Amino acid sequence: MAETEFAEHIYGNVDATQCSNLDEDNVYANQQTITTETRDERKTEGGKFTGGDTTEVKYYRVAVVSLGLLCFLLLAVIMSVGITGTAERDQLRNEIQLQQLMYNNLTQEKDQLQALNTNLTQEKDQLQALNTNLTQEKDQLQANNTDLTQENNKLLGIIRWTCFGSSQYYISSEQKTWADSKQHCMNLGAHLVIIDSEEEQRLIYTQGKRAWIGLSDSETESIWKWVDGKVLGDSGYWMKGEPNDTNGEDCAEILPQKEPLASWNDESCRKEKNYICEKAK
Ligand SMILES: [Ca+2]
Ligand SMILES: [Ca+2]
Ligand SMILES: [Ca+2]
Repeated sequence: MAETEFAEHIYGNVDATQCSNLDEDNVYANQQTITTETRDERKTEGGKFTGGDTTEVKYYRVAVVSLGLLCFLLLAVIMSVGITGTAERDQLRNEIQLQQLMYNNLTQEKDQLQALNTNLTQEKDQLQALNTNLTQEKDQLQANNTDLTQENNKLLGIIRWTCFGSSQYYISSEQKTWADSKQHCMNLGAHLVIIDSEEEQRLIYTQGKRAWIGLSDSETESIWKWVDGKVLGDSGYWMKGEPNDTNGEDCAEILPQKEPLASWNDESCRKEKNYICEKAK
């Protein structure tokens, strides 16, 4: 029976005038009749419908429900696995990003260290070059010093010192004023000769030159003092009539052509004469 015919059959049994009195028992009585008729029709169609139809439907429904539950569980599992995989993938991605960041930092530090190492290497090379230059300059200065020392020794070698007693003497070949002579002796580490014994007087006398000795009265007239500050007193080996201070003679010389023990004369200090230096051995 079609649905339209089925609906007409149901509501055809209901009298329009009885609608207000229609109760549920009448409706469901019609429905039960229709249901019985429907089952009878299904029973006659091909003979397939039997009295066990309700049990198969139940089994069918149970199977459908079970299959649905199974699908639901499978979907839940898939979603759970998907969520877990997504979380693990995110965590792995974060770890990769962190490792990449650390790698970048290490690479930058490595580059900085390489640059620093390059700078230090350059500074080391510069210091080594500077050290080499300084070493060469030091060697050159040492060589120059050696040359100067040798030249100084040669110059000193030209000055011939004569040893006597505890002293040694230098008789100059050049002539200077008394003051310049005194200064030159000091430059040689000596002083104008101080004659303080007869033996020394005789030695100086025999040197054979007219020369300045370290005696003067320039500070106080007639007070003769040696260059070390000692006063001569009444002693001395003056020539006869000397010192006479003619025109202000304040410096003493020795004249070898006179008597050995009477050979001193006072002279003008501005005159240039040979001179005799004395220093300790
Ligand atoms: Ca002396
Ligand atoms: Ca004088
Ligand atoms: Ca004189």
